[in-house]
Amino acid sequence: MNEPSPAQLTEALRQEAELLGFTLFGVVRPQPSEHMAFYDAWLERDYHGEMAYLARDDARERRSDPLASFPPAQSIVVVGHEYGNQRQESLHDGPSDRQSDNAVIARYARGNDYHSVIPELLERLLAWLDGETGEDVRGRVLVDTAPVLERELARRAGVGWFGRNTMLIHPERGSYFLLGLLMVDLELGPSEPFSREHCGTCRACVDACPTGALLGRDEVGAPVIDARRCISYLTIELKGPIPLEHRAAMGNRVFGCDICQEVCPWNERFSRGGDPTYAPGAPAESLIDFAARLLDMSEKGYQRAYAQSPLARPRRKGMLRNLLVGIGNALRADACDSETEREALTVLRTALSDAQPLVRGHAAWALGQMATASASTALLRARQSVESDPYVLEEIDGALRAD
Ligand code: B12
Ligand code: SF4
Ligand code: SF4
Repeated sequence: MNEPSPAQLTEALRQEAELLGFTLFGVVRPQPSEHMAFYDAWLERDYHGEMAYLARDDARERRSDPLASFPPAQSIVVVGHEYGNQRQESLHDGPSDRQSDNAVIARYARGNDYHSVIPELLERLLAWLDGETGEDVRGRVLVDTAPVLERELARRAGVGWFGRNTMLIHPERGSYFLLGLLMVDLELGPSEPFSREHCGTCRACVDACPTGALLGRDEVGAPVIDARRCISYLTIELKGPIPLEHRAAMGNRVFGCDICQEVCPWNERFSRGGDPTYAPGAPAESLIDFAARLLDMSEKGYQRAYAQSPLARPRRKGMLRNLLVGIGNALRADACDSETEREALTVLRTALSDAQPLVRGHAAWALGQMATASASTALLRARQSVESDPYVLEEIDGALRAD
């Protein structure tokens, strides 16, 4: 039997990848990045905030050339794993449900963590290549695990275009997908790059972003984000307190954010539902119940409970910080009833004496948002008399002034 050509091998690999659940697929040669000047200018403006791993010199060097992450590579296989669609609203949230008292978690994070799901599937794809070629194909799987500009490679592999919201969008599947890379020392037929962008005059994402993180396209057409303002950054990457000026805009988003994808017409029309591994195991929980549950857990217990979930990343204290911002926002809402206020007060009383200053500080802020001030003022004053942490005292001062 003749050996398959590189193009035939790519086609067979595409079919195998689809069987594994990768509905988006492409192949690129490992060429140096054409976006490094943009990337450097982005860092120069500090748009990456506290994500120091993006700015480290060695990592920056490696981003400029994917070969630095796996020198023997001859081809890079890019796959997309879909995780959701617009119709998960009944289970969690949707554009219409932003004001509810539910804790809204970004779609990609409602089930298993893609950082463990995708690598396992890509290792199987690599093993399949061994069998198919009869060779010991050397490969490296990358899913946010090495400094590589995944989206630039994905665009060159024909997976989609860069939307104004900075997401990679596929014209027939939308943008609710995650990327994974498999670098191999094997020649595969490359895919046609994606060369047009289909946003046209639409600016729905820029207008809908509650924190003004999306800055539109620059002079070369690249979409720009100030990550420091993005709710995804604030709730997942930021370690310390949420800056005061962004708290109200977070609403009830407690982990990540999908707003700039929810409003995108390409998702409204084409997103089709994702792999069941990302589906929520349980219906959405209220902000108050969620916070009460975490307040009862140790960090160890939290890590055990969320071992398979992306929610492990911000740790118990980061997740409680986010939930307390959500509770403060719910308390300020016009529709907040006395029953919710009473339940919130119970949770905030516990949070105000939590071992973590980050949690106590955000509990103080949430108390400052209550419409009926007498109960919250009494709690805040009682805590003020025993509190020694300067950050928490500052939050308490601010909350008492808000009263
Ligand atoms: C850091 C990071 C973040 C940061 C910064 C986001 C950002 N837009 O840069 C924060 C924490 C905010 C974040 C948020 C989210 N992220 Co994120 N994130 C990353 C990570 C690890 C690095 C991205 C990066 O280097 N950013 C820096 C910018 C400068 O580079 P870039 O985005 O790759 O591409 C830019 C340039 O190439 C340039 N460009 C485009 N066209 C052109 C043309 C020319 C000529 C030039 C010069 C330049 C140029 O514009 C692009 C955007 O600014 C990637 C994984 C990876 N290794 O790539 C995931 C990744 C981008 N994130 C992902 C996801 C899913 C999300 C969230 C949706 C999660 C959520 N629901 O909360 C949000 C989306 C928010 C948003 N609108 O971007 C997916 C995106 C998949 C997709 N379909 O695009 C990725 C690829 C992870 C993965 N493996 O799937 N993320
Ligand atoms: S994820 Fe949310 S906060 Fe971040 S850019 Fe999109 S809409 Fe704005
Ligand atoms: S909402 Fe409009 S501008 Fe934004 S990414 Fe989608 S099509 Fe492009």
